[in-house]
Amino acid sequence: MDGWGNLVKSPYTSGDPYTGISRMYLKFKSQLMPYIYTSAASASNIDTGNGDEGLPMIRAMFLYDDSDYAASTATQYQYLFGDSFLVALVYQDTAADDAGNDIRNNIYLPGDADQVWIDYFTGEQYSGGQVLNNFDAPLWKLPLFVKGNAIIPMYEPNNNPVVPSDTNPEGLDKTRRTTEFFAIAGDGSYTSYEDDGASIKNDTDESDGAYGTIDNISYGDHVSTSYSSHVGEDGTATFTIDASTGGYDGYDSNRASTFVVNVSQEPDTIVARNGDAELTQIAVSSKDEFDAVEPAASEAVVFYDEAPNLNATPSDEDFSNTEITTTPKLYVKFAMTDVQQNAQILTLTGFVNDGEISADTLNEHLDAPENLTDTSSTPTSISLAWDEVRAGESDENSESATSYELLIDGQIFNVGSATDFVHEDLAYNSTHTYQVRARNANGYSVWSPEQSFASKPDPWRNAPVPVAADWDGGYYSNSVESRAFDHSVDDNLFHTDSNAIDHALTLDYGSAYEFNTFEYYPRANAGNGTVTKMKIETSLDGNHWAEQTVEWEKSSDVKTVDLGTHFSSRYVKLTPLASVGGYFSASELAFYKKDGTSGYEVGSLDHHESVTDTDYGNLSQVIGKENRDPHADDFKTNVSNRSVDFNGNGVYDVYDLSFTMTKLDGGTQKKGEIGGELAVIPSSTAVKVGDVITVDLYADGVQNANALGALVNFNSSQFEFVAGSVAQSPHISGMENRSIAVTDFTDGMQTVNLAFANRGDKALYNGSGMVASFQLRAKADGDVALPSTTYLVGPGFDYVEDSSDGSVEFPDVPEPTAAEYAQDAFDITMTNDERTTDDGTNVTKLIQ
Ligand SMILES: [Ca+2]
Ligand SMILES: [Ca+2]
Repeated sequence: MDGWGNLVKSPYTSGDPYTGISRMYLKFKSQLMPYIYTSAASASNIDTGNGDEGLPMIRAMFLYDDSDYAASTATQYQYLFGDSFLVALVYQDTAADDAGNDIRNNIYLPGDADQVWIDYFTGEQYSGGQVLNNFDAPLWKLPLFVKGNAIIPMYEPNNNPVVPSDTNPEGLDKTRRTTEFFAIAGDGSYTSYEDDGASIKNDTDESDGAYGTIDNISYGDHVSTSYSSHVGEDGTATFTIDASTGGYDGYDSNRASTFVVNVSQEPDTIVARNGDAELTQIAVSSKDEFDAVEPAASEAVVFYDEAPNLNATPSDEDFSNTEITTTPKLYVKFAMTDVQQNAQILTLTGFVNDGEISADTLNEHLDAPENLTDTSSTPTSISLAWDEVRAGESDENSESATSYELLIDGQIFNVGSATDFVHEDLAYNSTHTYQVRARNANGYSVWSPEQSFASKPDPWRNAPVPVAADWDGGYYSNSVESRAFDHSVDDNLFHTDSNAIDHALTLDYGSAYEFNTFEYYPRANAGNGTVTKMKIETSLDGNHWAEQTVEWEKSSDVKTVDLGTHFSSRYVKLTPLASVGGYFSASELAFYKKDGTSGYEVGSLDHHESVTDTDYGNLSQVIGKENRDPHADDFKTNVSNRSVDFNGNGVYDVYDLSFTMTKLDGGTQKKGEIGGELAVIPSSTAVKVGDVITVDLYADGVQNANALGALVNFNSSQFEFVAGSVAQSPHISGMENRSIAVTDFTDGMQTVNLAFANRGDKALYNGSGMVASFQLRAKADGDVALPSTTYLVGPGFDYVEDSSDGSVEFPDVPEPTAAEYAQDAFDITMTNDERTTDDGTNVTKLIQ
């Protein structure tokens, strides 16, 4: 009943049958107040006489027994309510029908096999130390168990704790007490704690050193009442309420007492006494009559109910037709007496309260079930099935099973009559041992041979968690990004404010991953923030992004995007373009890598954790590759499938190369932002057949270059590349020359791929002037047209990229008359085959 929704949150809002069910439990709770109040007193560190001083009212299983199972999370959905009740609330939909009727699995009954637990609503008895499964839990039923031999003090049902009056007819009448006995065998006892229910008395104040210490809190005067039951071997049972002791303001010791004794059959004889006085018995023929008749002094009203119906819902509600029939109860209403003067004693002969628990012995006529198999498994569950055990199958004397038990990791699980079971809430990829045996009234079979089955691996093992996630908009409350990456699909959402559209959630996975699938887990109800259109951008270098836009139905279904088989990414941007309410919410955002792969360093050609000499050795497989025939297939195999064309231009160029080279030998330690320009400058603007021209790569004010180069194209109908003509300026002599000319492209446009890169931690290039050159020989007359793209790359992979359409344009180089661009200022030197030395005028001569 949380605060959201359109309906008033009250027990009667949804009408029949919910009203009746709620009423039944509220009445029951009002009846239980003497028990609940006593538990509260124990929890308040009062010695109530029940041996549970200081224990909370709601008790975890390990407070009852010291088994490993009791201490495990397998028992987290149940609790002991005080000393005598076990509550195994229905906390999930296991196999519910449309009306909400379900079963409850995994109810651990604490204690050993001698500890009997009684289903409060059916009277069925179970041995402790087992885990109940397939436990019937119709909508109305809270799985509730009472400990064998428990004694529960109660009042009559009431609507409030105020004494009844003409204006408050449904108030609490403390003079009418009911005590229910769940005696099985041997002894039971209980002591109730009663006070005015309204005041706490504290005799100390802060001047007292004992103030506030646990043994110095006084809850004032109170009344204690002790109850006991004793079942003798001869079937004689005695139920006693001792004379009460103590007192408090307003206490009235005159009480009418009703004993309720759970039995399996009608006792032979009944004797009721107030003190020494035996009461005359008044027999009635129905529970209604029993409730209506008040015993006179020295009388007791007696009713044996063969099949009590615990449902007292008024007959005008449909829920009244649901009979909640339990095992027989004997009701004895004693004449009112002064309970501080008189003990009240009920003695029965022929007492039986036998739950027909299956004999706890080996039944040699019952075969162990066969073919215990693991029919399916998930990361958190293992489904089991086995063959039914039927009479006459192995021999003519063999018997049928009525129920089955599994021994799972040493713990007995009762599964009822089912021949299958789902073992749930398991750790990922965990192995468990299983055996099964049959049971019937005569005992149990031997266990089947032990087998081991395992749950499936972690379903999130292929979904790495980003090392950084940054939402560039506002949040809803504290619903931060990390909630979408905690590998938990729940209501703990990443949730933005309502201005999420066109804002980006940027993720850095720290390494590159071979992702193949993206999954978006919307919130459970597809409400605010459920994205219906999303832009997904991915990048390996953080500079160049590929994008796709996906559209989805508005639903809570998981949305899956297939990323293909050769897809790698380190960075991701998720931008909602349309969503419910303009918010962005996610239970989980998962990029899944290919199973068996790991994160790798961008630049490792073979996708290793870090760039190595092996990658260096493989550079010859990729440098110069282009996505054009006749090399398109080669490019796909060696570049695309390796995801190393970081700038996505269809060429493995110096920019791509720098990611590998820079990270060798421990990587560069250099810092600095890239600056300046590179230009491609041919020595002539027009050629005649046979001319050889020199093409210079010219630096202009370059700063912090860790790698540089260019793609220079020429038409093979006009030029041919002069083999071996690539020259490297001494100014970049620390860089490795990985330049290559590829001259067999079928479209006629050939490439000189100039590539100079520092290997590892080398000096950066700063300066202006010619840094490299090559030569072309003219095959035809004409203007020189050399389309080109130049690259300058910094140590942090920031870069300058300039493209030219091929018409010769000289760069904005320094004019010789401009003092600020004089040679001294720039330290410009240019040399080539024609001009092997530089007196500082080469630039001027070239650009005239
Ligand atoms: Ca989550
Ligand atoms: Ca490229």
